[in-house]
Amino acid sequence: MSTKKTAAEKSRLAGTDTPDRANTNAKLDRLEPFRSDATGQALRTNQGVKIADNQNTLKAGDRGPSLLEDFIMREKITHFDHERIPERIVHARGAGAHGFFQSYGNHSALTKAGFLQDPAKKTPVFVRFSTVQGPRGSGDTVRDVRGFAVKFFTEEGNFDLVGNNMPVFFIQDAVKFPDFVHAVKPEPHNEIPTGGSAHDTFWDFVSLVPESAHMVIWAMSDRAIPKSLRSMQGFGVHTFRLVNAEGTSRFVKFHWRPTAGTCSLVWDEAQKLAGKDTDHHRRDLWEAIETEDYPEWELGVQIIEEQHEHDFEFDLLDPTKLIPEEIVPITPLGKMTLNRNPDNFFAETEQVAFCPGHIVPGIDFSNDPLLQGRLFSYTDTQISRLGGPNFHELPINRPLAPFHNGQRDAQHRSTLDKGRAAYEPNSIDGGWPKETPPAAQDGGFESYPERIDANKIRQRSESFGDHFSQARLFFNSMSPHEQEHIIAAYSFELGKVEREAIRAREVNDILANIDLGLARRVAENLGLPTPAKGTVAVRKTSLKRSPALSQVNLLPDTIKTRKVAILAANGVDSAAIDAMKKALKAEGAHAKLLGPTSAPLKAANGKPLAVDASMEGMPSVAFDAVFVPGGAASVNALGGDGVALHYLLEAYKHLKAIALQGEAEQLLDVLKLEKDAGLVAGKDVGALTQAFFAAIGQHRVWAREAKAKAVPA
Ligand code: HDD
Repeated sequence: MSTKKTAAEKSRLAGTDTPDRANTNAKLDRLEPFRSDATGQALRTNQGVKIADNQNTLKAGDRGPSLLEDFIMREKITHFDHERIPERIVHARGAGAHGFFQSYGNHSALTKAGFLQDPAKKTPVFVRFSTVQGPRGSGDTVRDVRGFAVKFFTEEGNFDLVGNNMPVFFIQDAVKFPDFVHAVKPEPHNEIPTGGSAHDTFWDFVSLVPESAHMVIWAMSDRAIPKSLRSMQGFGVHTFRLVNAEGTSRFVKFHWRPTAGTCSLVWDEAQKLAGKDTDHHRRDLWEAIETEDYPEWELGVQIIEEQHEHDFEFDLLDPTKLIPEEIVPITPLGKMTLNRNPDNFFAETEQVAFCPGHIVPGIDFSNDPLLQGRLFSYTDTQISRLGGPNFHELPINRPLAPFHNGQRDAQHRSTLDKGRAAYEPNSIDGGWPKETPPAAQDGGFESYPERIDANKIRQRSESFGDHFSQARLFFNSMSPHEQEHIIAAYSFELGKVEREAIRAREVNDILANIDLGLARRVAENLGLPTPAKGTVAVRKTSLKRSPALSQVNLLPDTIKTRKVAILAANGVDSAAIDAMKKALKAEGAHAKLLGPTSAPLKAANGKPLAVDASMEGMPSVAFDAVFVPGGAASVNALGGDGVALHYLLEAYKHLKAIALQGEAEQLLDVLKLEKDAGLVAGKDVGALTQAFFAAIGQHRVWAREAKAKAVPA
């Protein structure tokens, strides 16, 4: 058995260590008979007939025509012809993983949801991360919102928390969702661009719809180019309710915080990755799980007592608003760990069907009009995407809790209901299945009995009317380099907009109302007249900055799981490589040795040295940092190798930590670079690691950014 298989096998086992799923493969197979393993099995048709020849169609003679009676060929080709299902309307590109959720304690004062009561209980989860705009085959690192959908397989039924990596949304009412999506999707005449929002229809729509201003500035920030799926925050976006056994309801906002910290790519890197490693995010997630660097997120809630619903400067029901953490801090509830990769992408990641309407007793909705519309949309879309109303029977969607009801038949029904009475009440089947009255635990679902006394109208509440204060709060909360990135992103995207009237409208009607400085810088970059003032009066708000919104404040205190490229050629000092690898391993970071080609190197001591890949095979954009060990011959070779020099310049330009050891310090002259907080050089590996690791821990050398602009990589 190979080492890789052992790791995969181990993580698979770890993922089943729950009261619900078994902790051995044998038990898993018993609970999940649909997981098919063909090892040692005969090749058969779908009717169970063993196949003798899978190479040749049945023909009249070896050079003659094929025969229609060849049921084996026809079955195979027919099935193949229907292999594709429609991709998701939005969020088509995604990656998924299994794991579990564990509560930190007993949260029964807050909710009667069973999975939040007992720290000993591990609730299985399946998570799917996604981009929004692009089709199934589009790039992972495009500028876009990321979906963050979690299915909790609780004992009381499935709870789906279908969120994003940003805490707000583009629109306030679900009826505008088709308009918004049609605008952001590629232009209808030529289906360009794939995966991005830098085009006329998107900016036409958002410049006409000021409620989108807050979410658009998030989408123009570094949050829209996350470093990895495991370095993203997640948000439930809407206000939900948690209800306890006494029937007390509180409003909550759900938050996922990655223990690995929240950080992003830089724009040039994101663009290059989209070509050099289209699968960058899904590969990173997959490999992290295979190497047992299990990604983790803390689930927390901001809690608002019912009587404080109207205490805010915005409406809790407005999904274009967040509650600053400085006003309502996050109460941690538990932790999610992803520790098992899917066995089959299609059966699990592609067929998983989320719906914000999948909730369990102890959780309830608010009247957010965006959420209310979503409650309808998801089930509706599954019906056409997954071919009928029985998608809940697909293995990945099946709740662990049993399900019995009077629903019958329809396409792809796989349950064989034994009873005679598919209706309720009945006497023929003894009245079964029966309702369960609500109870403190294990009761039937009961909606929170909110009192409603209102006119039936199509109208938006005036309390939804402030579209710019929180966009401004977000901009003001950014560090200077984050602000620069936002200005650059608006300038880049609007620069791709062909119609000048749209560019001008976004600058004058939206950006000038968020922040005049921002609007002026973007106007300047677009060659537009500088706006003199906004079109809407600035509202007075109590909070000017929310530090919790800046990623500068969300870094982890560790270099665990970070990836370092070691560049070497023949004659390298292998002792320096060993010392660096050892130091990285001690910190839980990973190293890959890269040579000019994939062929083994000859170290200075004459010994052969296997490399992990060539420098072209694993480009600098796939790493967090670069180390160049000494060894005169190796450094000489690298100094004359355009690929190696470009590698280092690119890492420098992307503000990554670089350590040059021994003779490698000479490369500073070749590259015409000066040392800085993250570009370190020295003889002793041990001494180098201190500054090198500190710089990796800071994620990027932001102080270098202005200088790095001049580097032509
Ligand atoms: Fe949505 C998919 C998140 C508004 C309609 N949405 C989808 C997915 C995520 C979100 C993460 C992918 C789930 C997966 O991985 O399979 N959507 C959101 C968030 C929203 C939001 C956080 C606002 C706060 N969505 C929204 C509205 C509507 C939809 C207002 C319709 C009225 N969303 C859909 C959909 C999708 C979907 C068309 C496509 C595939 C699917 O549902 O299963 O129904």
